[in-house]
Amino acid sequence: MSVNRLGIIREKVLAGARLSFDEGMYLETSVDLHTLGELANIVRERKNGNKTYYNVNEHLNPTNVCVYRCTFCAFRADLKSEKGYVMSDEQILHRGQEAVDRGCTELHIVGGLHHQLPYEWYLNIIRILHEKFPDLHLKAWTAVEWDWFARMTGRPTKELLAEMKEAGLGSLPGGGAEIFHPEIRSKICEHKADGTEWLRIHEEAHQLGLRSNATMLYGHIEKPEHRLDHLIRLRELQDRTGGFQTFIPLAFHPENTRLSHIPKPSGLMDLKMMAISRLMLDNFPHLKAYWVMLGVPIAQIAQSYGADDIDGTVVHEKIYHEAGSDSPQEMTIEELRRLIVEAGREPVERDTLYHEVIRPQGTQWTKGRKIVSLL
Ligand code: V47
Ligand code: SF4
Repeated sequence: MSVNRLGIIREKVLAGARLSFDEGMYLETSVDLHTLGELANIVRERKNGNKTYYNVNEHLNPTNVCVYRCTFCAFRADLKSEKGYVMSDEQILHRGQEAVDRGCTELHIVGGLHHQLPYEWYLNIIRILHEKFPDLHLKAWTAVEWDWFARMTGRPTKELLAEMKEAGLGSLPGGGAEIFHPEIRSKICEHKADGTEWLRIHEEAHQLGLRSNATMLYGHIEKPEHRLDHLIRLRELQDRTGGFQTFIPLAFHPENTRLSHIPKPSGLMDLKMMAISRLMLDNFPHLKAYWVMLGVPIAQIAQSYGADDIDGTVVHEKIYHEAGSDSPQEMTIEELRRLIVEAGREPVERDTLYHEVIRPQGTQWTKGRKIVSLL
C-alpha cells in the first residue's frame, strides 16, 4: 500500500473533499478492510453522529409474474408457472391492515412486470391502499417498473409518476439499479430499463418532489471499475437533484438463480462495499445495511463501516428468501433496537423520509401483533 496515496485520500476524507474514480479504484484494489472502515466511519459519524436509523415497515410483492428474466433473480415466475401468483384487492388491503395494526409507517411495494395486467392494476393498488390507510407511506415501484408502465401505456414516465403521486404514492424504492454499466447490464438483465433510463426516472421523480433510494447489486460478474462507474453516476445525479435519501448496497444471493455457480460474496466483501460506497457517495445522507440481505451479524458490524441505517421490521420479504437468504423473515422493534445498541449505536426510529418517530412511552410490541400500550 502506498502510504503517500493513502495519506492524500485520508486528508481528503477529513476535509470532506470528493474522491475521484482513480482514488476509488485504489480503495478497491489496494487498501485493507480496517483502514476502509476507519475512513468510512469518519464520514458516517460526521453525517449521522452515533445514530442508527430503523423503521417499522412491511414488504408487499403483489405479483411475482415477470416478463423479464434477470439472471440473478430467484423471485420471478413465468406466466403459466405454478409458482406464479397475483394478489387480489382484498388480499392487498388485508396486508395494508396488517401493516397498520403492527404500527408500520411504511409499505414497501415492488413486484414482477406481469405480461397481462394493465398499468391501471398497479395504479389501483396505490389508490385503494392510500384511500383506506392515508397515514401509511407507500414506497412503490422501481424504475424498471415505471419504465414498463411507460412501455405499456405509451405515456411519458413523468406523467405516470405525477398521476400515482396524486393517487397516494409517497416515494420510490431503490431497486432495479443492479449495475448501470452496459457491459454488465447487458449480460444480467438485458431487456429491462438500462442505466440511463433508471437515472432519468429517478431524476423525474425528484423533480416532482418525490424522494427515492438507490441500490447496487454486487458480487456477481461485475468488476471494481463497474461498481465505481455506478457510484459516480449516482453521485452526479444527486449533485443535480439532492433527491436521494439512502444508498443500499445489495449482496448477490445466488441460490435458485441462473448464476447459482457464483459463490455468495463474503462478509469481508460486504463490509468493503459498504465502506467504499460511504466514501464515494459523499452527497448521500444515509447508507443502509439491509439486514435481510447481509444477515444480522454483518448488518451490525456495518454500522462501523459506513452504514447508519439497518432497514426495518420488513416481514413477508420474498426476493432474498427465494434466493437462499437464511435471515429471519421479520424482526421485532425490540430486536432491532437491541442489535443497534449492541453495535454501540443509538437506535432512532424514522419514517420513510427520515423524520424521527416518537412512540408513546410504554408502547410494547409483540411479534406480529397489535401495539399494546402498558400505560
Ligand atoms: O432490484 C434481486 C435485487 C432488488 C437478487 O429502497 C437480488 O429501501 C441479490 O431494491 N440476490 C430489490 N439481490 C430489493 C431492493 C431494496 C431492498 C431493501 C430496501 C430498498 C429500499 C430496496 O433486489 C432488485 C435486485 O437488485 N435482487 N434478486 C438476488 N438473488
Ligand atoms: Fe423481473 Fe425484477 Fe426479477 Fe428482473 S429482478 S426478473 S425485473 S422480478
